[in-house]
Amino acid sequence: MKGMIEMAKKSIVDFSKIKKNLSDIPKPIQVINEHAEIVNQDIFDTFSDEQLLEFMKKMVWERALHEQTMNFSRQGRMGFYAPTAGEEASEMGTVLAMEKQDYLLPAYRDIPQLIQHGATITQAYLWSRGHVKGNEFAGRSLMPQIIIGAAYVETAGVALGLKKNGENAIAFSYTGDGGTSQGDSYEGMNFAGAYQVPALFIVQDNNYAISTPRSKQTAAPSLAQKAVACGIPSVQVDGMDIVACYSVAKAARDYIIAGNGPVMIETLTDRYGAHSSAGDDPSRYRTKEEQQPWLDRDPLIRLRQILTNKKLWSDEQEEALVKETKDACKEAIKEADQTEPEKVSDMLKRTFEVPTPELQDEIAKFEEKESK
Ligand SMILES: Cc1ncc(C[n+]2csc(CCOP(=O)(O)OP(=O)(O)O)c2C)c(N)n1
Repeated sequence: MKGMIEMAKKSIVDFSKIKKNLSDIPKPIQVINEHAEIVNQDIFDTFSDEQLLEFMKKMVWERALHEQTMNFSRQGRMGFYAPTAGEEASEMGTVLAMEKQDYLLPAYRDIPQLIQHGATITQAYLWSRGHVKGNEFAGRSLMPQIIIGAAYVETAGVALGLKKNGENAIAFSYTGDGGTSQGDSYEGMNFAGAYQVPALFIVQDNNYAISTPRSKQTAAPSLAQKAVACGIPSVQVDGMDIVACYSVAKAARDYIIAGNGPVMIETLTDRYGAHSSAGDDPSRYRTKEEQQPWLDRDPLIRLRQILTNKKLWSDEQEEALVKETKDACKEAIKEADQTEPEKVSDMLKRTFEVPTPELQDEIAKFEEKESK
């Protein structure tokens, strides 16, 4: 008996070593670093000048969309809206690598991708205002998901449908660092892994989930690691480098469409401003010193420098595109203002396919009120 107790003191396993090994992860993938230096020439050379210009234009478009929309928000003309400044490379790089037939399952911070994938700016504004017309997009997409992580469950289901129908398409979805702590994220990825469905899970690690910093979100050294338990290959990418984000997303799509099952990508990015238009004050939970290195890594700065050196881009071109985008936003909000407001009766009619007797009474009551 004594011998057995003595033996138990000799550990069969070194957990400290296992824990230390968890941090042994590859460096995030990068093509252009924060000093605008090309660190992967082979991949960079696969892009034409036109493609690089397109990346720049999309990021400038997204930044201008953000600025104008936040102005509307300050004027009290929007409903809920999530700022996107800082996340242009991560959002545009990944969505541009997708095809029209792919199915987007966005979260609330993915309005720019939704517009790239077939929604109009007017629809995005109507969605923000809670109007049902803001949920009807021409492209293959659901409306932005507010429940964090929930889009991953939907993605697994949509991807299973695509697989069963033998479609040449994938389902792709976004969540944040906070979203990866939700059970839904794991459940969605686990199902997708088990059924080997064509799904791409993108985590935009933008350092904060409202006021919760990444350091308090999880002890996992990377969020990409969370896919490993689901048998899903995953990778970290510099989320401020659009060429890297596009290249990784494209490689992931090629891999998925070839029938290899799902992939997860973690983009390392930053949310420059407040969490949402509801007006949280980031200075209460984040210091300027901590954020400055991220602002220095701005995705527009590095590509602007490369394109300016190649004489492909100028301040005048950028100013013209910013103006064009902001004008389009102004047109869109006018259109949203002119859209007939929803009736309560219409909303009630959409609640059940066959309304209950109580609901029928309610509908009749509101229809009478609305007819006056
Ligand atoms: C299930 C659930 N819990 C809580 C919330 C409230 N909530 C809204 S956004 C948010 C933070 C999400 O952070 P993250 O996933 O990192 O995405 P980010 O907003 O930074 O893009 C929380 C907790 C929610 N929407 N859904």
